[in-house]
Amino acid sequence: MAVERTLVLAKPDAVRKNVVGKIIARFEDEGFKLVALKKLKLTKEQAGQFYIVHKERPFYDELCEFMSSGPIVAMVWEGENAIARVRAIMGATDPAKAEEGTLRKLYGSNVGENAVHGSDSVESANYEIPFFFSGLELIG
Ligand code: DAT
Ligand code: MG
Repeated sequence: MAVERTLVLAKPDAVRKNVVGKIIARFEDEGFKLVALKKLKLTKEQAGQFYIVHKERPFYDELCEFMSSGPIVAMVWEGENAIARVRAIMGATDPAKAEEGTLRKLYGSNVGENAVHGSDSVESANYEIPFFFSGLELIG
C-alpha cells in the first residue's frame, strides 16, 4: 500500500443540494488529508475533456451537459490507498445500487446525477489532478 492522492468532485447536483460540507466532512472523518480545494464551473467543452475516456459512450453528451450545468467543487484528498478507499466511500455509479451509507446512496439521485466523482486509478488521478490544480495549489 502507498500514500496516494485522488481527485474528488462534488458534482453540480451535490452543490445544488447543499451537501458539499457533508462530503468534505466524510473524507475528513475517514482520516484523509485535504490537499487542494476549489469551486468552479466547467464549460461543456471542459467537461468533455475531463471525461474524454468516455467519448464513445452513449451517455457522453448527457454527462457533459450535466457536469457543466452548474458549479462543482474540486478537491484532492491524500491518504493510504486513497484511490480505492475513496471509491468505496462513494459507492456504486448508480445510487440505486450503492451500499447504505455511501455518498452516492446518501446524496445521489440517479446514475447520471450521482453527487461525486473519484479517480479510479493512479493513471486517472495523474490526469485528473493536474486538470484542476497546479503544483503550487497542492499543499500536502
Ligand atoms: P464512475 O463515476 O463510477 O467512475 P463511470 O466512469 O463509468 O462511473 O462513468 C462516469 C460518469 O458517467 C458517471 O459517474 C455518471 C455517468 N454515467 C455512467 N453510466 C451512465 C449511464 N448508464 N447513464 C447516464 N450516465 C452515466
Ligand atoms: Mg469512472
